[in-house]
Amino acid sequence: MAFFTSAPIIQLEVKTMSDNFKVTNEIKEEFRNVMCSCMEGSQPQGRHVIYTSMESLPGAMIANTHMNLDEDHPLHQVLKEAGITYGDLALADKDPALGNGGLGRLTACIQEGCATQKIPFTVSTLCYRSGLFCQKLENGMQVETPDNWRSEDGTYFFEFPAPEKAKWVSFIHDGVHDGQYVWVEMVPSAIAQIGAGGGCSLTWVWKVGKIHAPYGMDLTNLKRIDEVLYINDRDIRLMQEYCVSSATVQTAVEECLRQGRPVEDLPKLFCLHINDTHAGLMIPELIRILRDEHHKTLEEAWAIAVELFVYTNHTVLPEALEEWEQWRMNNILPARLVIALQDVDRITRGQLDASPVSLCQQDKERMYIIHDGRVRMANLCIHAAYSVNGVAKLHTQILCDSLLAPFYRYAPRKFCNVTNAVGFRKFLGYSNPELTKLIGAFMDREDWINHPEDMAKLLPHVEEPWLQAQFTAVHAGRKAILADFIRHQRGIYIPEYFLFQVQVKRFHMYKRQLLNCLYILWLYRRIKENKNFDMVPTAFIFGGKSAADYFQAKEVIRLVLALEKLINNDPDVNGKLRVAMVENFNVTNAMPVYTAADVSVQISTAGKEASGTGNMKFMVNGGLTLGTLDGANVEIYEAVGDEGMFLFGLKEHQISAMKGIYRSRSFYEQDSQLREVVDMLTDGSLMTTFPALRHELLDGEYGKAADEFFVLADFRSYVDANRRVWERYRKPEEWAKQCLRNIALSGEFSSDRMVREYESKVWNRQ
Ligand code: T68
Repeated sequence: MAFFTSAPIIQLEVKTMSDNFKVTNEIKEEFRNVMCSCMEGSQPQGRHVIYTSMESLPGAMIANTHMNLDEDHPLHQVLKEAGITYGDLALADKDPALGNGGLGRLTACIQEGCATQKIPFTVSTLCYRSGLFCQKLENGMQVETPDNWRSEDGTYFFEFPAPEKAKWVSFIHDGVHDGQYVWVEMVPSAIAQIGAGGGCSLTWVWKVGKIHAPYGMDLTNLKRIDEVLYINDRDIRLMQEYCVSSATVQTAVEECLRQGRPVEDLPKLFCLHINDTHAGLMIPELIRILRDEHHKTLEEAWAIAVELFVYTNHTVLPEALEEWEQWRMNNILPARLVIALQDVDRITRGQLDASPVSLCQQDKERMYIIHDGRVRMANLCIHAAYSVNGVAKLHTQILCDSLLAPFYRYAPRKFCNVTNAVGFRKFLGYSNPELTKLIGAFMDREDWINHPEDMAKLLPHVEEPWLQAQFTAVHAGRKAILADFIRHQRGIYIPEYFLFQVQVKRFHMYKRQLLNCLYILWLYRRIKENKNFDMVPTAFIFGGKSAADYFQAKEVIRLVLALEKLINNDPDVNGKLRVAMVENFNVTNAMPVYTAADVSVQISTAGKEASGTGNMKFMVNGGLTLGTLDGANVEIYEAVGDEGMFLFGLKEHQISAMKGIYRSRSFYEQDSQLREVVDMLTDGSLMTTFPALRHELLDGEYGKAADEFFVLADFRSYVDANRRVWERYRKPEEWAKQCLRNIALSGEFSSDRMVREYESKVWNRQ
C-alpha cells in the first residue's frame, strides 16, 4: 500500500509553485487513466446509495487517488522516475471547492470508505463555479477572494463530463411572464474517488447547461444557480436545492427503467440519502414524477417514497433548520411539485390524527410539514424517511429528547445514531506516514489501516520507553513541518519546543474561538504582571474561515490577528506565548496541521456541536483533546477516560437549566481578571477595538440573551483545564504514553466503522 513508503512529506506546502511544474500534464493524464479504469472496473453489487448533499469536500484528487493505489501500481514507478514526491502531488491540483466545512468533509470520508468497501455509493451535488471562497488574511482581517478551482473554461481536469445524462428541471417565473415555465438543463460530470484496493465511487456534479425560456425573459437568476454554495439570495438558493433534487430523482427513476424494472422496484435498487435537509425536495419531486409520468396514485407514490429515503441531521442550531416560505415556493417551483408537497402534508397530518401514540395538538403542530405559511424541511424529511439519524450520541439524544421529541415518541424505531468518523487512509496514512510506519510495526497485517480495530494492538506497548521516545521524535518532526509551513505562509516563527495548542474549524460563535482568545489575553496579562509566571510555553494556532456575512465571527478572526500582532512582537511575552493563524484552511492545508498538534481544542458550548470531526483527526495523530462534553467529544471521552482527555466546562443539562436565568455580567463583575480581559476588547490595549464582541458577551445582540454561548461561565474552568495540560506536558513520558494510548483507542473513529454502520443500520443493504 502506498502509504507505507517513507514519503518525504516534509516538503508538503513549503515548495514554491515552480516545483509543481514537475507534475506535468502527462502525469495528470496518467491519473485520469487510473480513475477511468477504476470507474470501468468497479461494479459493486446491491442497493445503490445516492447521497444527495449540497456540500462535498473531497480534497485534491491526485492525492486522493495516489494514496489508495496498490503498492505495485505502475504509476508509483513512473512518479519515482520523474522524481515526484507526495508534496508535489498534494499541490499539483486544486481542492474542489464544493463545500464549507464538516458537512462536506464527512461526505467525502463516507465516500472514500464506500469506495474501499465496494459499496455502491454516489454523491450528488452542485458544481459551484466559484468555491465558497479563498481566505486571505490582510490588514488584520479576513478578506474573501474567489476560489477559482476550475480552469477558465469552467472545467476541472479530473471531471468526466456526461452530457448524455443531462436532465431538464422546470421552474415557474413569476415576473413579466407570469405563470410560464422555464426549463434549465442540468448537466452532470463525474469525479471519481478511488478506494483502497481499486474500488470507486462517483460524485455527480451538476452544472447549469442550456436554458429554455420565453423570449425576452431575464435569465440572470437562472444562470446563477451553480454560482456559489449557500448563495445569499433565497430565490436562487431554492432553485439550487430543487435542481439538485430533481436531477437526482430523475436519474434514479431513469436508471430503474433502463434496468427494465417497474418504478415499484426503486427502493430495491436505490436508497436516496438526504444529507441535511437541503435535498428534501427529492421527496415531493419523486411523488410528482411517479404521478405525472408513471400514473401512480398519491398513495402508491407515497408507499414507494417511504421505503426509499433516509435522512441524516447534522445540526440542532435553530437558524440552520431550514424552512421555506410557502409563497416563495409557489412563485418558483412547478405547480405540480407544490401540489405534491401539499398532498404529502395532508397524508402525514392524517397519519398523525390516526396514530395510536397520544399526541396533543401542540405536538402535532410541531410535526406538521406546512405550518403558518412555512414549509419545514426537517419535518418533511422525517415523515418520509424510514431512517433518521444523528451524528453523535449526545446529538441523537438531543434530537430524540427535545428537538424532535414528538417525532421520536411517534416513530421511535425510525431513529438511530451513527457517530461520525474520518478517513484514516487520508488523515493518518497519507498525512502522517512516519507515525503510520511506527504503528505498523505492531500490526499483524500489511493493510491494518483498513481494519481500524487492529489499532488496539498498540495498547499493550504504550508503556514501553523506546516506543514513547519514537513517538516523541516522530511528533517533533511533524511539529517542525507545521512550524515551517506557518513561517512560510504567514511569516510567523513558532519555536518547535512550544506546546502546540490548535483550534481549527469554521469560525462560529458556538465553537467559541472567543473563549480561547480571552484565555490568551488572560495569559498575556499574567506574564506582563509577572515575567516569571510559571507556564509551559505555548503556541496557539488557529485556522478556519468565517461566512462572509457573519459579522461577529469575522470580528473573532480580527481578534485572533490582533493577538498575533500584540503578542508575537512583544519580547516580554513571546518567549512563552505565540499566536498564529493558518490562512485559507482547506483539506490540503489541513493535513500538516492535524498531524502536529499537542493539544486539540474542542471547546464548543455543550449541546451545540452535532459531532465535530476535527477532534478525531487530531486524536488519531496523537493530539490530546482539551474539550467540553459536546458532540463526539463524548465518545472520545468514553473511549479514553479522564486520563486521556482534558475535560472542562458546563454540561449540556446544566446549560439547558441556565437558559433564561444566566447573567454573564455577574461572572464579569465577580472575577476581576476576567473583567480585565473583557475590558481589553475595547480599552485600546489591542491597538484596535472590538465593541461588538464585548457587547455580545455582556449585553447580547439583537434582543438575544447576553453571552448566548456561555463563554464567561466556562472561562475559569477553561483556565483550570489548561493548568492540567501543563502539569501533564511537563512529564514527557507520561504525555507520550497518553498520546499512544489515545491513538490505540481511536479505531472506532475510522470511516470504515461508520460506513459499516450506515450499511447495516440505515441503508438496509444487509
Ligand atoms: C456539521 N454541520 C456539524 N452543517 O456542525 C458538525 N447546515 O458538528 C458535524 O461534525 C458535521 O456537520 C458532520 O456531521 C454542518 O456543517 C452546515 O454547514 C449547515 C449549513 C447550512 C444549513 C445547515
